[in-house]
Amino acid sequence: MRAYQGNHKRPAHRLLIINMDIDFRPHKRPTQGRLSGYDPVVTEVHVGDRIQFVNTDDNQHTATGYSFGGQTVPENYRFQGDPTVVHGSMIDASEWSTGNVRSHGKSKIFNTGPTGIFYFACAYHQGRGMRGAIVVKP
Ligand SMILES: [Cu+2]
Repeated sequence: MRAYQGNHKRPAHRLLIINMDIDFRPHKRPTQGRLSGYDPVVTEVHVGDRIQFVNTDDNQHTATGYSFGGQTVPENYRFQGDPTVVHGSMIDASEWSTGNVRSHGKSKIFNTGPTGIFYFACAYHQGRGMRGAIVVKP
């Protein structure tokens, strides 16, 4: 950890990795709902940080944003577009998606902009609880 020197300078924007694996255990997140299948399952970032998903599993997965702005993960969300196709480049309250990320593959790199809690899920396994959150702070 770099110590602040009192000049209010932030460390440079970071690239954060979120691993994908259906076997990652559910985490207790009483304020956000039941989330699992990603590690970290809740990722806190600052505006301008970037995010990449890495599939450490033997199965194909996606991370696809929910078009949703609430505080707790919605149950029974239905994707409006095709989550298996890569689209979007910003983590926000829209249906950005990694598209299919093959076993041991990596997604494109996403940017963060608006602050808030942004939920996402796997196109194939959201019914099994494969859902996560990205919390973007100023
Ligand atoms: Cu999956």
